[in-house]
Amino acid sequence: MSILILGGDGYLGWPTAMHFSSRGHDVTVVDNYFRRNACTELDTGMLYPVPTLIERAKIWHEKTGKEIKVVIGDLSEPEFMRSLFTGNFNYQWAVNNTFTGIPETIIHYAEQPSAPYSVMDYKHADITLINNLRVTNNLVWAVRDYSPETHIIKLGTMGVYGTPNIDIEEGWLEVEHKGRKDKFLFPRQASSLYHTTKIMDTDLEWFGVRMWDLRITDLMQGPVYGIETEESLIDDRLKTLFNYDEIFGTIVNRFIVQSIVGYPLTVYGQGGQTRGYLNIKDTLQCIEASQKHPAKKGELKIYNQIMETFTANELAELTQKVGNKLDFNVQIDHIENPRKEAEEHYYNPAYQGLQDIGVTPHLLDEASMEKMFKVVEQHKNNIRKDVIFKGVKWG
Ligand code: USQ
Repeated sequence: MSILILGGDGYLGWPTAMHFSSRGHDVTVVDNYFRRNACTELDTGMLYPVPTLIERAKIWHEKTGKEIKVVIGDLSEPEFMRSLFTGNFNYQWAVNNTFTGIPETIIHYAEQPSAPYSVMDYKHADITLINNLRVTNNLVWAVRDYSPETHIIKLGTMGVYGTPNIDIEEGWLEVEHKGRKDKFLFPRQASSLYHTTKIMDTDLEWFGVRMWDLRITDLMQGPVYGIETEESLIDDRLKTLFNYDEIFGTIVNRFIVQSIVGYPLTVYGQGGQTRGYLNIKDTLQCIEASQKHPAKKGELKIYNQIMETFTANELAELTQKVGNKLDFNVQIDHIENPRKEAEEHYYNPAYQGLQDIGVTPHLLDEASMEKMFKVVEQHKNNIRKDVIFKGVKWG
């Protein structure tokens, strides 16, 4: 299969590219280095330096003999997006420089993914809104115009649902009103501007599905943790980028880094915030299962992409237990919550759909966390305490 990955340089994009390439697919990655540039601009620090996308593709080729074609460009430019379908673009790196043709599957990660980034100030709010909506709109229109049979898999987020006081279904809700019934997108009420763009891009997709019979899968993912995937073990330089700062780092990755440098774990507020979590290895499984079970023409499939739920307190306690076992003296701190979010709430999301199509969860336990500690510890000297908490406020 020919697979195009938009946002192929990111935390999930690069591991996804290697995952499909190693399974024999013809993979092209596109990226504009947004994430790296934003990390430089905001001085976030990273756990270790990561080779450029071109260098990574070359290393992948040297080590496996397989090719991941690289295109560098800004997908919020409509003509650039459209060129990926007509062949009117240049590969920045490829063994075989001929256009692979219209992709059968497109995996869309090319969005600004950080909630704190999106609420920092107007400038960053605007970048998030313009990038995320334009890229999705450009994609939907390009597929409509050039390849309506292509299956789009877009990464969504569990955060679109917020924390409602009812059970969260997988994307859809059947509503009975005054004696009549219909099915609608589950009510959405996002907790950041970033999450709001994810609501809006689902709406753009849903429009494309209803108007033009597009085939789209939207994966409502929770916060991801982890570093290693099967393919990154081939060469250390193939490891995905790893943020532990407040803007781009997610909670589990952050807590492990904090434990290793003796920084008290930054539980926001009371710590009763519950979210659905998953290992990066399971992100790859979920994307692959979605690719193997594509949406039909005129169908928007939605899955909740999480494997288990935890409160922030439970994650802190687990991290402390594992950290102390490894002789780190882990302290837990409850700091004033910079976010506007419920700290105690009902949370009962459905998430069986992906397991029904073959995903086998890697659950978070002491053993899996201990492995992450060991990898992070190797890079201990790179950890900068000053980027762990800067206090970007929602209010
Ligand atoms: N939290 C803490 N302490 C920290 C960091 C986070 O208590 O040091 C809490 C937050 O208040 C929040 C929860 O942990 O309640 C998760 O926060 P996070 O920073 O790990 O993740 P979040 O900002 O929600 O965003 C991440 C990804 C985003 C994805 C989202 C899925 O960055 O791309 O969409 O997870 S979800 O959270 O389900 O919306």
